[in-house]
Amino acid sequence: QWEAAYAPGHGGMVHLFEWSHAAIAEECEKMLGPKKWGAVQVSPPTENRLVGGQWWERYQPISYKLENRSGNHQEFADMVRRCNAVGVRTFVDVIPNHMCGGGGSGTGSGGTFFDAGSLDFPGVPYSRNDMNDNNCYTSSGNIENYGDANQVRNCRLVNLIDLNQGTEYVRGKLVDYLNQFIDLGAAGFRVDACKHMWPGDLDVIFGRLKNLNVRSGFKGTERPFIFQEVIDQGGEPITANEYTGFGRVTEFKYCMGVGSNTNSLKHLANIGPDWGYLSPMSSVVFVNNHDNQRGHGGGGHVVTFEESWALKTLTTFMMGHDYGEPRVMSSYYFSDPDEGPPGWQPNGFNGGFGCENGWVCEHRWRAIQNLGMFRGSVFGTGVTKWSEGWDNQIAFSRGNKGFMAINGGSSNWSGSIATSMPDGEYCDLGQGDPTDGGCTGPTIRVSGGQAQINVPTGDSPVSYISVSYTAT
Ligand code: ARE
Ligand code: CA
Repeated sequence: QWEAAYAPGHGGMVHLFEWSHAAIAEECEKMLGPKKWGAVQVSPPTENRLVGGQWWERYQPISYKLENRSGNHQEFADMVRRCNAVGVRTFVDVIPNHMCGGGGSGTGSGGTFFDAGSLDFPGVPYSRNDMNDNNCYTSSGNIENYGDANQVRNCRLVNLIDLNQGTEYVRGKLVDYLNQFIDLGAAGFRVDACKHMWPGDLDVIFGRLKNLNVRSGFKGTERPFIFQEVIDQGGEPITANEYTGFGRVTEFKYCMGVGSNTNSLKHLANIGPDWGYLSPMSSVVFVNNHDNQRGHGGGGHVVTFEESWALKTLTTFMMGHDYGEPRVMSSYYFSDPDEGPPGWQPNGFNGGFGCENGWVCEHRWRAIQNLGMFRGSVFGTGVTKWSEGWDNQIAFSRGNKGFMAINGGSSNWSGSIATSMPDGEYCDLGQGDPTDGGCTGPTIRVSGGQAQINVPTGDSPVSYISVSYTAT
């Protein structure tokens, strides 16, 4: 459950945070598929508590029915089918740790009744006996001390009603919850709040999941890709390593690692286990995520769309380097960290480099949009021929499949750089798009193990080429 079942030639995932199912389906067809991204991570599609429109209300499950502001069951199914048809996988954000916040009653986004005072969720159904309150010994019933693994797992995370994954009944419901997505053609899961569940319980639950669906075009032997959210920045008894036996784990140290080296890119050459991070096979890496871009979930300086230049260089590095499975955050603008998404969906892709009306769409930026193609075409190779310029500039190859140069300096970087790419003339995917046998932008010539580069500063300070995209 560590390998993403990406279509050949596709790579990397994009988190289309708060996009509707219908808008994602269109983005797959117009942008993610043609640009050969590997997968989309979608916001939680299950029925949630309606708190007040904040983005985070979607992390408060009421039932496992597919109905909330992203769309309904049929729209979800349509999205997964249309994305698969163009080689883009769907990874679903799932929340097995808890239900909604304690107290009060009402109806969820799908019209299902719940009573969060008496712990009754008839939509599943779950009731008091399925919860962990009796296994929690803090006076508030909430997690009070991250230094105590027992309370981190058995008490409530910010008063969210905690499920007991140790019981056969709850395990069965959670397996059904996840399998419904596999039946619909999804290829994996971002699993929320895994630090707050016992590794042994997760091992059992993930082990019971179905193989990916043959009717959706999978081979029948592929396992769902599992990546677990565990914030491990050191200093707590629970570590990310406890979770690598049954899936990947989000490597939060990476956000700080790249974020503190925007002005010294050369230090990133050996980012990974040498820095005390998870093994390459165990990690999912990202420059920022939906929590830390707005001050939730973990500390330290992270680079976001607010620092667009640094985000472009770091994202290109992440997608080009061979450490970890990368995820690109696609955001909307906000002034209040609780603020929900704009009341409308992003405009359709027309070849441009962003979105309008409140959506950032980092994944469409000139520097970033072709990184899926690059990643997909260098699969199976490692970093070779690392080199450095004089002004915060780095370049490296991916064996004989690809080459990239990143200009973190203040003027153009041109010259001749060693590469393990074969001779040829290639489309510079950081500056233009491949056309049938050509390129809408500049090309890079490789001959005798040297690439002739001219990487600008400014809007797209990166160049990258792959043997799959030649220009003749
Ligand atoms: C909201 C309100 C709360 C209220 C609660 C219940 O903000 O005031 O008590 O509802 O009514 C998101 C938001 C929360 C929100 C929640 C539910 O961030 O603010 O609560 O949705 O609506 C810890 C966990 C980690 C978690 C982070 C946020 O370990 O798993 O906290 N991240 C995931 C998601 C979040 C989501 C949830 C979990 C809940 O990515 O988006 O919460 O589903 C140290 C520790 C970390 C700890 C961190 C922050 O760094 O090492 O483990 O992360 O501090 O406390
Ligand atoms: Ca728990």
